[in-house]
Amino acid sequence: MCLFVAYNRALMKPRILRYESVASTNSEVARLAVEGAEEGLAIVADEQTAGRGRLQRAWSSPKGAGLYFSMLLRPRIAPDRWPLITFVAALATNDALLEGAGVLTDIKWPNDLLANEGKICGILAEAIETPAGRAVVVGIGINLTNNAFPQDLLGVATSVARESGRQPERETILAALLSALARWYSLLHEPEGAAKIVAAWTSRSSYASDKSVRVTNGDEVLQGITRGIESDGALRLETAQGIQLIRAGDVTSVRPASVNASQCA
Ligand code: BT5
Repeated sequence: MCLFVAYNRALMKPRILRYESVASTNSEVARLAVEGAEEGLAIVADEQTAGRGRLQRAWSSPKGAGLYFSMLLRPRIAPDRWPLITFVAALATNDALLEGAGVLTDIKWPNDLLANEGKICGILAEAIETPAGRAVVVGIGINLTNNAFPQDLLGVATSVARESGRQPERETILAALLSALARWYSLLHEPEGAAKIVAAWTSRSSYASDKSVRVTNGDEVLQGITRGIESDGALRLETAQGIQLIRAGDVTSVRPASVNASQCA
């Protein structure tokens, strides 16, 4: 019990460092973690010059157009539950965008938040080794205005300004994000917490079940229908070959008519 309270406290009073410009808030938090930073250390930057997505993809992060945020976590949960940290971040951001900006978002497995089907937020959780043990840097990028992403992403990306029709208040969204992160992260450490997180995530994601999708992971492409989430966060996909558990990859929605539940090479 005391342990859970202690976790809540570390995140309820996070240490926030603010940067005008940084290569990547995730990389900077990782650097400080290796130097011994404690759980709850967070960085917010006005711009990132080398913002990253998964697989070293670029995350467009121009000055003043987005919320670029990373936090250090030192979870005390079973290793097979660590993928749920991305779920914790998604739930927290889903809360923060609703509470802080009135924007309702859908969660797309594993790490995107969508508004009206456009990507409004990306999450990058990275495990790192530090002298104090294995840790996680969770990075969250939220598009505040349409200037956050290049023109060629206009059809697939969106922003808080576009969705709310108002000028977004970064500090209001950040405050809501910090308190939501503390709540969901604390829950992750409670008995039954993982199951509650998966249930909450499922209830907020149109991708969790009965969605026709294509999953791309390197050269492998699978098509099928989503059939729920495993207790460790894996996506259950029904294909012509049966249920497959997806632990990595990019999911795109496809029209039901074009799905024939087949597996392609
Ligand atoms: C992500 O990767 O969506 C994770 C993005 C995490 C960014 C945060 S910002 C704070 C912290 N510090 C970092 O360096 N990173 C984290 P992924 O699912 O791989 O999606 C990357 C793809 O999203 C790119 O290949 C583009 O197609 C697209 N993209 C890039 N910038 C975007 C933006 N601002 N808005 C929407 N889509 C974008």
